[in-house]
Amino acid sequence: MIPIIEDKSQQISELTKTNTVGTSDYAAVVQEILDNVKERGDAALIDYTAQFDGAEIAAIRVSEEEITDGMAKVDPAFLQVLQRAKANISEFHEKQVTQGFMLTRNGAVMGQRVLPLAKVGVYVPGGTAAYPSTVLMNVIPAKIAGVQKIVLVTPPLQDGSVNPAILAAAKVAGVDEIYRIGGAQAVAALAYGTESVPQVDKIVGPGNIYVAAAKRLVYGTVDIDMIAGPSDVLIVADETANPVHVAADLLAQAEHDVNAQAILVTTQRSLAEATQKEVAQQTEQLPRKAIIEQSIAKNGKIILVENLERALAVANEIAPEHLELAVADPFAWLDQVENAGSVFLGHNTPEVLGDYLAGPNHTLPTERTARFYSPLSVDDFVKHSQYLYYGEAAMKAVADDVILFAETEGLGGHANSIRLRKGE
Ligand code: HSO
Ligand code: ZN
Repeated sequence: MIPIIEDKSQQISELTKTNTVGTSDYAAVVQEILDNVKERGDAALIDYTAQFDGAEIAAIRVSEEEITDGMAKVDPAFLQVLQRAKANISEFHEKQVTQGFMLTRNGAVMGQRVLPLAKVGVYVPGGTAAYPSTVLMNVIPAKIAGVQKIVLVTPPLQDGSVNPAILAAAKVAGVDEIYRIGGAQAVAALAYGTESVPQVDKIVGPGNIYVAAAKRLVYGTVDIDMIAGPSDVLIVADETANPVHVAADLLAQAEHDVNAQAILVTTQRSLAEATQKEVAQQTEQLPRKAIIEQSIAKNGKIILVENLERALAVANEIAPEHLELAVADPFAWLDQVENAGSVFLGHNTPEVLGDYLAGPNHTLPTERTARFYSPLSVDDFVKHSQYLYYGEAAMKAVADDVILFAETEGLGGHANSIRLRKGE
């Protein structure tokens, strides 16, 4: 049973203890995999794919023919949904595009350019977490940023094939190349390159603990997005919320994984009790009941608070990945939200809309990192480069200042660089 906790005697830090899953225990085994791929390339990838995915693969790259065959296996209605989702997600992310700038000052010209990354690798998990929606959410912002080459890696099924829904989403989103590899070995391949897998500049996308550990270890050789931990939701609800819907939304989160976290913060005892009952009843009907039972037992809770101000304080402390404001006037509370990856306003905006097709990204900061991280966006796929120009008069006008700076730092070569131009 999801517990109901009274706010009264509790410290906020007691109420808001959340679970984090560290990657440090995995560093040693993962480092060995990384080293092996760096050294043996494709041969290591083929060995690990047999060992970890149980698949004997001949070609690491998925051919155009296989992609076309995969597309044909997908329900045409789903292909249309993918297209509509793409349109919405694109519309939202196009708004994120930023421009460079230029300024002039006394004959000097300077500026900053916004440049896309050249090559990006997107990791898509296999198994029950193989989500076509994640393909769209990672690839579309990269495309809009202008990334030239987007490659996708995903572990194969045991027969060596790739989930057709993933292939379809990749095609719709505009992925350039697909490779049937997963785990730490796939991260290594993207970071170092192998005979068949290109080296990329940045690796994005969620994965299991081995993938997360590998991303941490290759950071610096390549860039990475944030490290995705277990997904979480926090719902703030007042007396106008419907316990049936609130429970359904908690369970939608809980079904992601045994470490997922679903929390309700409410001012209403009757809502807390009704939601508690609903959670138990609805769980019985759900296909992922076993996962839900574990995540609710580990991390599920209902916190009863005095008023909505206190509810928002708890939410800000927990810094949830997803925050649902199931209250009468949600826009009135939006300004008070300081830490949340994505906010869902009102009774008709379940998180699930954002998971799939509304437009905002579903790759969001987890494990309280919404205090300092942002949702995945077009910004993650660009870098900045600066430039500077001085004409002769402009240079001479600041020469003495620069020379004094250089001499103060004891750098005679720097001083000379200006002095010789000044004609001294
Ligand atoms: N709630 C997940 C995203 C997702 N849900 C994908 C369904 N498919 C993390 O934001
Ligand atoms: Zn979800």
